[in-house]
Amino acid sequence: MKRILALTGLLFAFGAAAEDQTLNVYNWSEYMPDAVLEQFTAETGIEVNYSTYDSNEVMYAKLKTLQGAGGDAGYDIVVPSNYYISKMRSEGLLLELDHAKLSGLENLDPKLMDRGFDPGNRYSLPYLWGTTGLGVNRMLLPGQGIGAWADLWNPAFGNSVLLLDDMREVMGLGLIAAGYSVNETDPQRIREAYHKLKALMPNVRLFDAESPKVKLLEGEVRLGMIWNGEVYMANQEEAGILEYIYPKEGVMLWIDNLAIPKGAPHADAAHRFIDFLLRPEIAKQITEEIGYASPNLKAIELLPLEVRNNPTVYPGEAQMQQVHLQEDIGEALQIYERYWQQLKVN
Ligand code: SPD
Repeated sequence: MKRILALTGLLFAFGAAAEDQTLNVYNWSEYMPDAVLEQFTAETGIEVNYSTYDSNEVMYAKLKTLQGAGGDAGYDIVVPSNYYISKMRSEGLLLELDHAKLSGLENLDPKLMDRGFDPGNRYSLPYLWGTTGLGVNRMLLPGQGIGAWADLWNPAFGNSVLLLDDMREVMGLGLIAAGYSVNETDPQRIREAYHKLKALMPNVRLFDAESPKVKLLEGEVRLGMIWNGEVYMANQEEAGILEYIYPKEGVMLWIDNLAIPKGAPHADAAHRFIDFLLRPEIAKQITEEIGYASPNLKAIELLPLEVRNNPTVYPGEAQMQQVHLQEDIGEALQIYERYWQQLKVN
């Protein structure tokens, strides 16, 4: 009997250990350097299965399907934007974080903590934040004065504009152009935004959110809306081709957050991973490589001055005066979705 118990114990220990040796990360594309994942595996022995998405909507739909199927959540780490954290949290899709397993929380910028989308950071911690502004290929448009979202409608840019393949970004653009909030919920105003966007379509060559910088660098498009880190990364490869511009109507701003889905198969490993990402030197490495802003104040201190003071990465005070923070719009999401589908089929 004793031997059977010992054997069961051994099998259990082996099972638990094996379970903790894997981590399934589902993150935005181009959002984490390979070296960071390799270092995590080298230090912990935990193998990372890494897959990517290019919109909150795709990530959410996948998770909903997996969780609805009754099995486990499939993923251990997801990185929703602030407005999806509140949605997923209220729908019970996220696991409460065990703060006792995480160190370095005090290094996170208080301005990005304890926000309305997750009071007390019970379900999420900020990973990176950034802006959506204008990207211009300066080889194709040298000296062209571009400083406003409204410039995208210029008839001179027929069939040469890039839009992000991201509903909130594009609907936000339409709403700004119509003079409304990017979080507008009034159906009539959303409809006006849609019509603004429809009028832009003759200039739109393509939608892309996987690697929009490539489309700009290759000259498939000449300008468009883009995430700040994309331009930073392009300039790391070859400086001076792409320019990131803060449009005068204001950039859109978002905060992407680390979270563990409810039913995550490896919740312990997920906590170890978040703990690892909270290390200032790791957070610094991420921002230095991909050019999105770290919320880790200790990491910012470690950044070379040319990164810390790079306005593409960290907007200046004047630029921060005019930002449009994307927020949860509740039921209005369905109205956005309807117009978004219509826009893309036309
Ligand atoms: N390739 C990484 C892009 C990160 C975008 N973050 C959030 C966008 C919110 N609409």
